[in-house]
Amino acid sequence: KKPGKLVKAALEKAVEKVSGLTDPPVPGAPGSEPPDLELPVLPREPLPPKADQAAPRTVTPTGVDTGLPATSKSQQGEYLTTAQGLRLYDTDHSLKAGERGPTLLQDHHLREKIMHFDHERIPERVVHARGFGAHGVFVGYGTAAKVCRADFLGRGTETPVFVRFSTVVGSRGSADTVRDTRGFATKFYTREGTFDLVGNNIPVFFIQDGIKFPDIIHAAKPHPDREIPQAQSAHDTFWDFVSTHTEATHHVMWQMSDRAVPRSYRTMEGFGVHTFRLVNADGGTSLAKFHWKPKAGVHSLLWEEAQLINGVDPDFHRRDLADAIEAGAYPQYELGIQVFPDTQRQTFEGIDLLDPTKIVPEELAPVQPIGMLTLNRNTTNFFAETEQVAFHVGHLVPGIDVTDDPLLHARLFSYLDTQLTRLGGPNFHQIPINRPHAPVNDMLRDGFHQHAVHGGVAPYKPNTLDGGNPFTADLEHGAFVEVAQPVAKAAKVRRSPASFDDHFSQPRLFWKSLSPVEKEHTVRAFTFELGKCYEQAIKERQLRVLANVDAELCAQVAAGLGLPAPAPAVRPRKVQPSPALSQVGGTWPPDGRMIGIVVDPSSLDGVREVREAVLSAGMVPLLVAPTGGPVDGADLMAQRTFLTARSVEFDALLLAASPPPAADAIPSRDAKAGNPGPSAVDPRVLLMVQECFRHSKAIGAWGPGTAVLELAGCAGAPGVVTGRSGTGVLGKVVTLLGQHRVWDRFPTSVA
Ligand code: HDE
Repeated sequence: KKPGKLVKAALEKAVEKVSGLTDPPVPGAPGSEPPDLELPVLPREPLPPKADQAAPRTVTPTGVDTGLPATSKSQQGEYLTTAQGLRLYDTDHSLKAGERGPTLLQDHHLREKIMHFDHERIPERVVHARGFGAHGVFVGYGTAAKVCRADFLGRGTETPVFVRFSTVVGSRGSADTVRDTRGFATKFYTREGTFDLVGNNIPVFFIQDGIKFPDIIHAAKPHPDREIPQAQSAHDTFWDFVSTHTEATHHVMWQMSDRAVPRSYRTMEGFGVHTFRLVNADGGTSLAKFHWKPKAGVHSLLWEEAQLINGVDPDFHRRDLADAIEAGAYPQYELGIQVFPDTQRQTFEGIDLLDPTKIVPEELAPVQPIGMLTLNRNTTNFFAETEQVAFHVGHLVPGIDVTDDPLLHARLFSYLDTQLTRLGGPNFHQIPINRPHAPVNDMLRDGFHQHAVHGGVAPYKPNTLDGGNPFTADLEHGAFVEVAQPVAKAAKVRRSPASFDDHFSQPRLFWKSLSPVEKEHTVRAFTFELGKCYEQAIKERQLRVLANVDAELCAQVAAGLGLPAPAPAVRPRKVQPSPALSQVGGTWPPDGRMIGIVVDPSSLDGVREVREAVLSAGMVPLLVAPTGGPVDGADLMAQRTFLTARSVEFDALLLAASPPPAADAIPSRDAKAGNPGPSAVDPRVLLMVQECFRHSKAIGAWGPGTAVLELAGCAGAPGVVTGRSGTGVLGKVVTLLGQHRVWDRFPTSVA
């Protein structure tokens, strides 16, 4: 079935007719037939339509479903067509006046193809432009019933979800592992309408009032004159703003901590940040904060690793999440709430619950688990789903209402507003990823990109022509009724309450809750970022801010910058550390961890068994060999070579071999003192071991692999284990992985 044959014959005939007019052959032009590219000639089987891409259900007053059938199919037909369904015989050449002549304006296919391509890009999100999404399911535990009537929290209720993780500052093509806050936005397609929990991985925010959002974002984005640096906070305008705007200090502390360089989206907490008002079946209200707790633990990269990854694999977090889901290692996060009585003051233990720069320590109000999220399906099309998904903090369901947090209120305006431009009109709720799974019966009509064919003649209320339909519901029939919260009798003012004024106690609480090694990382992050600033005055001002947080923190950063440490201007309050804020000290399952195994065809002792054992422990083995292909000449394949692997990809490294330098390796010397000759082992393997050692990762070796430890100068150090069998060594490495890193390998100068 070659649709081209007839057309070709007809064309040749036509060309013959006008042969006098065609171009003379060009001397020296290659006359040979193009190589056989083995292109498919038969159309493939149509793809099945996607279940979640059914047209929106639009119900007329008489109950007729006018929804269109699913239209979002790709490359399903037998023949290539134009957007109008016209079959095409050629899509590789534009229509020209002769082979070497000008292109003709009448070529509709060319113009349509280029026009559509010209408009493929849409404006990226003004913040959170770089993101990655996945589908999943949320299952309620039923434990929230006492405080919240939301149906999706009911015991065993399954709700489809879509989650989009993101960085905040960088543009859409920026790298994944930059130092930044991460977005953690979840769309719950509940039976009562869509609920969006649009959170971050840091529980506080830079500002207390949304009117300052453009200021902080302008300060954090690249400088307007040269548009550098991309996706960084280590520059003058960011530090200029936060050093003069001290309510940002708490967020800045988190941003300089390990939290801002997560190991994976799978190992990241999420927070709703604001306090919400929950309503139970009896109308009783409580205040609450939402938390996501990852089952895999809360783990971070080291700053040096993060920087290396930005070059080696800028899509590190995207790849990690998609690979895990594809491998069936579904990431899970437990949803929890901290619940507070809904008092008139809206405070808890002296903490103002309307201030988004404050947390409530978990030791004062425990996080109570209410459901489990499992991400179990990758997207089919990044643009259609991840790029076009539109979240909004105002998408609420009965049982969950907002409070008067002034940051939240600006957000309630912003999200619809930004999506109007970004998605090109007011009908973006009809884009498949944004369609509610609850029946929709609105009276919104027309506008750009209207997909629904609405029936009926009376999209207004009251009406008689459509029988008065649709009718409003009441509480009993699932209506969302705002909590009749009394509004203070007060004068209009542009001011914050005095309770918002303490900008240093909670940054101090955070600092005091970190382990010594986390403190050390935070000191280094401040020193790195301020060290990148050009303006001396900004560094000095930020040191004055840090002096109000903690004298030791300030002194260490000042020492790194080579500046004197100023005295505090505010007397620091005594704070009670919150152990829950530290990421160090817990024990976590090794699931989904990446294990590099250095092998060499000449010494494969125990490799097959270790690989199997890694897999059965739920981890991912990556064999790293001198070249690609089967390492044993049979079925044991290398996933990485010394050329393509870099240590930062692995959570732990195993050495089964001591491969000699390959011909393409750049010569280097062994770390072992007194060895002046070239390395006896491939220098890229040595680098891998030395980097894993620097980054406090578990390293294991057996057989000839133990020689590499000697040469790398790390034999016998904490977290470097050897043994007679590969599986025995793996067992010790898995135990070490439970703590994420070999923490006692870090030198710490902070108590
Ligand atoms: Fe957002 N934010 N935000 N934000 N935000 C957006 O909405 C905004 C804030 C958050 O994956 C925008 O559709 C204002 C806090 C996430 O699609 C925009 C203020 C928190 C995402 C917007 C805040 C967030 C956004 C840009 C201060 C954590 C990505 C594109 C009042 C609780 C959602 C868009 C996604 C995105 C406005 C502060 C989380 C411009 C005005 C606090 C996770 O509407």
